[in-house]
Amino acid sequence: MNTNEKILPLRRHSDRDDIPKGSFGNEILLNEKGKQNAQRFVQSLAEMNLKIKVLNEINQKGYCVLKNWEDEEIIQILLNSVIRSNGELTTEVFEYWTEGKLPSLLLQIFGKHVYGHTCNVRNKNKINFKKIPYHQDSAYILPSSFDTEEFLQITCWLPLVDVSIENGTLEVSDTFENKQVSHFLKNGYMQICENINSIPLILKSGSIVLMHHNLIHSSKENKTNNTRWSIDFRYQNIQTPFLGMTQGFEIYPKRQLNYNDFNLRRVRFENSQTHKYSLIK
Ligand SMILES: O=C(O)CCC(=O)C(=O)O
Repeated sequence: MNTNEKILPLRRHSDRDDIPKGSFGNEILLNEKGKQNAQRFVQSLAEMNLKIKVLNEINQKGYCVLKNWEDEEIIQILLNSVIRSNGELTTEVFEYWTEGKLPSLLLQIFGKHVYGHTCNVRNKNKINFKKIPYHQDSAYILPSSFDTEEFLQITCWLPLVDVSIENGTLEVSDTFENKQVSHFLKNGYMQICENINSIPLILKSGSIVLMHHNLIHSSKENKTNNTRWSIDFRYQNIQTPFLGMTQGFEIYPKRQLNYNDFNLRRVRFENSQTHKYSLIK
C-alpha cells in the first residue's frame, strides 16, 4: 500500500459533499486497489477494537460476551452436523475451530501462535449429562503450564440454540480473580467446594462467550424437552498438555492436523459422561 492509498480513508472526515453510505473515500480518487486497501484498513481497525474489548473484559471480569457473533446460516450448518453425528465432533465443527473467523480473533489476541487441544460438543438434555459443577478450566491444565507467565487459555463457548436458565445455560461467577483455586475430582469433573454467586448467561444462538482459564463457571440441568446444543473451543497461546494425557496442536500459523488425523488420535475420557476429546501424545 503506498502512502496516498493509506491516507485516503481518512479523507472521509474532511470538509466535502456527503459520501454515500457504504462507500470508502472519494470514489473518483480511489482506484479498485485503493478501495480494497481502504476496506482492509477499516477492517483492521474493527479487528483491533474487538481485540481490545475482548482483552479488557476478560482481564476485568473473566469473560466477554459477543452478541451476534455468527450468522444464523453458519450456526445452522454446525447444528445440523452435530445433530446428524449425535454429538460427535464433525468436520464442520473441526473446521470452525481451526479455520477462519474464530482462530483469526484468537490470533489477534495472542499475537503469534494459536494452539488448541480440546473441543467439546455438548448435547445437554434430560437423558444426557446434567449439571457441570463449578470449576475453572485451568484445573484441567497441567500446573507446569503456569510456569510461563504469559500463559493464557481462552475457552470460546458457542451456543447453537437460544440458551436460558430453563435449558441449563452457562453460568459465570460474578467476581473474577486471576488465580487458581483448589479443586477435587468427582464423577470425571474437576470441581470446587466454595459457594459461588453466579450469573446465568441468557443468549441467542450465534452469540459467543470468551472465558479466561481462571473464570469460575458451571451449568445446571436442562429442564426443557429440547436439547441444549453448544460447542466449546479451547485456544491457548502456548502449546501445553492437558492434565498429562493430551497434547495441543498448532492451529496458526500452520495447522498441524486435519480432521481425520485428529479423529484418529483423539481419546474419549474415561469416567466422564461428557463428550470430551483430546489428543493422544
Ligand atoms: O456447556 C456447559 O454446560 C459447560 C461448559 C463448560 O463448563 C466449559 O466449557 O468449561
